[in-house]
Amino acid sequence: MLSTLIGFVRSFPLAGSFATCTAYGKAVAGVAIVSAFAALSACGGAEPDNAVAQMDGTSGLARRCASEKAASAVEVAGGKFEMGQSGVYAEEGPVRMVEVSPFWIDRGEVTNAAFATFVTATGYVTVAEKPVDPDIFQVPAEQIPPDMLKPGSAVFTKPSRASNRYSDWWAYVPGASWRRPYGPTGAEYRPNEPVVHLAYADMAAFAKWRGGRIPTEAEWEFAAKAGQPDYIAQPAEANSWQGVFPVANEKTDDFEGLAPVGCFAPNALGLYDMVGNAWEMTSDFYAPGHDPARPTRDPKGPSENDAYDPGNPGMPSRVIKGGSYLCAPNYCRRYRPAARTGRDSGMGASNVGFRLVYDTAEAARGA
Ligand SMILES: [Ca+2]
Ligand SMILES: [Ca+2]
Repeated sequence: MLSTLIGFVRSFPLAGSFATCTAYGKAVAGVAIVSAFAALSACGGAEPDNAVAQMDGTSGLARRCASEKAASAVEVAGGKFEMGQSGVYAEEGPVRMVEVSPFWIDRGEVTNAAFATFVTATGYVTVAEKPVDPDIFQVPAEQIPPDMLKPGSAVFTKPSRASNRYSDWWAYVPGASWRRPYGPTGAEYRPNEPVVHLAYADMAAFAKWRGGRIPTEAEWEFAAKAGQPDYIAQPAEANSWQGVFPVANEKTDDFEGLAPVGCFAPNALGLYDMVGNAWEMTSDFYAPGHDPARPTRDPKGPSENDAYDPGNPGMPSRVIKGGSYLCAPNYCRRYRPAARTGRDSGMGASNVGFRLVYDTAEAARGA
């Protein structure tokens, strides 16, 4: 959580060429804390428009959602594929031939209902539900805005005017967590939507309890591509953002924010929402680009020491995949299987979820 919270406290730079769907700007030392806090205060606790876009799954929606089917897992035969994509964003290249071993993968993103079952069974408390250690800010205590020490998470709120500043649409919202995705005054979680606001440790704890694991980037991308050719255009069968981000969401895909899992056509392997809806966490550490010198059989990305994220310097980010409901053509064309970006794994956000992979059929069935 360290670098992300520092980023929130210290303010955010202009997006510039760092086009991304992620929550976080670069942490810039020396920017007055008070100005950033003023920006956060203006947004804190507000329920965004997207909180009222979906009420309870399929009711009132033009789409029929296969949320129950999305709760199962499918076997993925291993094989070789071209990992990465050329001609879009540099961090997706160079394209290289990679081979992955067989595995099983969830058809859908992990839902709030599934995570609630885990919490009920174990009493687990997520990172976003715990107070923040003031030592991580590395500044005198009096310079830390009190709200930044409260339990909370990063929430997207659509700004009222066009802006290039992350701080105009992302805020650290005390009280936001998987239980209250929009903050304490917002709606409660909806069972069939992807669980969000989880740190990597929270996801790993769920995976251990469930008998699965977080996929590697190669496994995730192999399953997402499903043998189909690469594309660049914004897909119709994915929950992304139609219109001009961040101010005009035309929601021609029926959803302004998160959708219940399984509302869009599955890919060739029967997997839902690999692209769009929530970004999905992988176990790989992030570097901007694929290293052609690394092993190509079941690759696992760089070591923690070799991880480097220009958007989160000084801290090891993990790779997240597939884009989210915030990906728009004018801002972030990451609604593709090869799309990737780095994410501070110490803190969640309202657009990042995950799904599990399994090494045996028994584990995949939940046996
Ligand atoms: Ca949408
Ligand atoms: Ca997704």
